[in-house]
Order: sequence, then C-alpha cells, then structure tokens
Amino acid sequence: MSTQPLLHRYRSFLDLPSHTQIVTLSEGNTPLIPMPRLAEQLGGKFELYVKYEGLNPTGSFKDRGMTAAISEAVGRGAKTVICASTGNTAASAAAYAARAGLRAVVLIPQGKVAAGKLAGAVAYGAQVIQIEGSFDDALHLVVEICQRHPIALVNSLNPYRLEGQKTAAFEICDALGEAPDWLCLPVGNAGNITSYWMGFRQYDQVNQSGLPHVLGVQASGAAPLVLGHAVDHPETVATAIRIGRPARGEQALQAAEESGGRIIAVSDEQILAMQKTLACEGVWVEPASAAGLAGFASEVAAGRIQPKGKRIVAICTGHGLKDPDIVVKSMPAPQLLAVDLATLEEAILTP
Ligand code: AN7
Repeated sequence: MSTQPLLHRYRSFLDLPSHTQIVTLSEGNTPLIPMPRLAEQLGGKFELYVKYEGLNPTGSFKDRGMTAAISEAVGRGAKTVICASTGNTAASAAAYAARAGLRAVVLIPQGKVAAGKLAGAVAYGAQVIQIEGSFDDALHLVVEICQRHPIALVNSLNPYRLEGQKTAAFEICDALGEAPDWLCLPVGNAGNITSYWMGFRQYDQVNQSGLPHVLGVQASGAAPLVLGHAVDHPETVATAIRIGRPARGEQALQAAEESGGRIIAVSDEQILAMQKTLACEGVWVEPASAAGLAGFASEVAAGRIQPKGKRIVAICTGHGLKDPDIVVKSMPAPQLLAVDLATLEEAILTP
C-alpha cells in the first residue's frame, strides 16, 4: 500500500498549479472488491467489482477532489472556503478545511441531508447553513457569494475538484491492468462522471489502458439528464443525488455518448433493493451509492447490456453509515429480552 499522498502518486497526470500545497488525510487507494456471487445473481459469467469509495477518510468519494481543491486554495492564500452540498461535499470540505486551518462554510438544503453527513460537517467545525430551498438554490447562492467576496468555491465547478477526482479512474486501471468494459456510477451534480471520463481518456493516451462504456444513473425523481430538462423539485430517497440542475450536466452527457454508454434513471425502490443486496454481500453503502449498480442490473435484466465475458466496475460513492436512518426507519425495533438464558434459547432456536 502506498503511503504517498494521492496527489503525489499521480502528480504527472494532474493539472494543478505550482502554488498548490498538499493538504491530505490519506485519501484514495480504496479497494476494488470482487462480487462473484452478485454477478451470478445478475446472470453470471462476468467479472463484477465494487470500487468502495465509502472507505475514504470522510466516508465518501468527495475526498479525492477535495484534497486537490483545498490544496490549491491554501496555496493561493485563501482563508475561507464555501460549498453547497447534499451532504458529502460539506463533510469533506469541512474536514480538509479543518486540516488546512481554513474556515469552511457549507450550505445545505433544509431537512434533506442524511444524519451522518450533517454530523460530520459539524464535527469538523464548519459553519453549517440550511437553505429553505434545494441543493440547486444553494449552489446558485454560493456561486454569487464567491463573485462578491474572496472566498474559495470548492464545489465541482472548481476545476481542481475534477483533477483530484480523476485519480479514481487511474486506480481502477492500475488495479485491473486496464480499463473495465463498463463503469457504472450514480450521477447527481455530475462532477464524478465527468472526472472519471477525463481520467480514463488521459490514462489511455499514456498507458493504452483502454476506455470503458460509462453508465451514469440518476434517481427517477431527480433525472434531469434523462428527461432532457431541469427538474425544479427533485425528490428521491437518495438525498445525495437529489439534484435538478447538474452543474456539469453537459459534460456528463458527453461522457456517456463518447464512451458508447448512457445515462438512465432507476426508481427509489430499485435503489433501496440494491442497497440491501449489496449489504447482504457485506458492503453497506448509502442509497445513492447503490444507484449505479441498480442501473446496471436493470440494463442487464432488460437485455440492453450483455455482460457475458466482460469486466464491470460499479462505483459505490459513500458509506452506509452516512445515512443510518434509512435502514433504521424501515426495520422493526430489535427484539428485547429479559436477562434469561431460557428466553434467549427460545428466541434463537425457534424459527
Ligand atoms: C454518495 O455532496 O452533490 O454526480 O453535495 O454524495 O459528482 O454530484 C453529492 C453527490 C453520488 C453524485 N453519490 O456525484 C454533494 C453532492 C454520493 C454523493 C453523488 C453524490 P456527482
């Protein structure tokens, strides 16, 4: 395992200015977990891997881009950073800002941020502001604020976020020896899909590692890229991707098209079912993170993707601990027993 900061490891591939001062929490280097039993369940005869990005320092893929954005911001003397967020960006920005000694301000949509993300942003010491509106409203506001004040924007409109995020594509090629046949991932504000495509293309030019087809997956209640127009009131149980105006929507569509892939939508039910399926394999992810694989499963079931003999990588973007409520709410309260051996025996042994 490499102990080098992510930005050092892939430095020659990253377009970062010379003033960049690396701020790291040992992000990246996440596992590519083989999923043979799940592949069989989905029809078999192909290699399936989950890239478990929930194992980054703050529990989501955002840390890759955030190490880059904060490193650049510190190097140019920024004192305050700001972002709009459905939660994971907020927690990541808060953590890297804390690490760098910067002030972080995060804007989140009221009542729609999962508990683990909000708690993270608070724990890392950010100023957390709820907006009586959506993520899209919050993003609009932070862009305006940054035009008026010397505050660094660390949403994925910031190009350095994409530079750092590309490293996930490099890691996949390094682990497999080449690009997979399909890459499946959730799409919200569309920074991640844009970065992966940039990364795969760049690596291919240097290493002839090949290119994957990219399958981007939105939630059906928040699917502007599938509908072809903005969604004013996005709704989905996968609050991470509850986004109606993706900042990098055009680039996401381009990535899908150039790669011979596509962007599709899946229902909340499909997302939650795949979250459960993954948990039964020992990989607990937050709902949005299950969307990529849910989309892949539905394409396979419909015969639109023939996976036989192929290599598939699904990106699981965030840890299940980010959103415990979604599971706790839907389960019966745990059994409560008296401190009594016979009662315990009965509870365990009777089916
Ligand atoms: C778990 O934190 O937009 O398409 O503000 O948290 O790059 O936006 C989160 C997005 C997928 C979608 N999975 O990625 C935010 C935010 C998880 C996420 C996405 C997000 P993008």
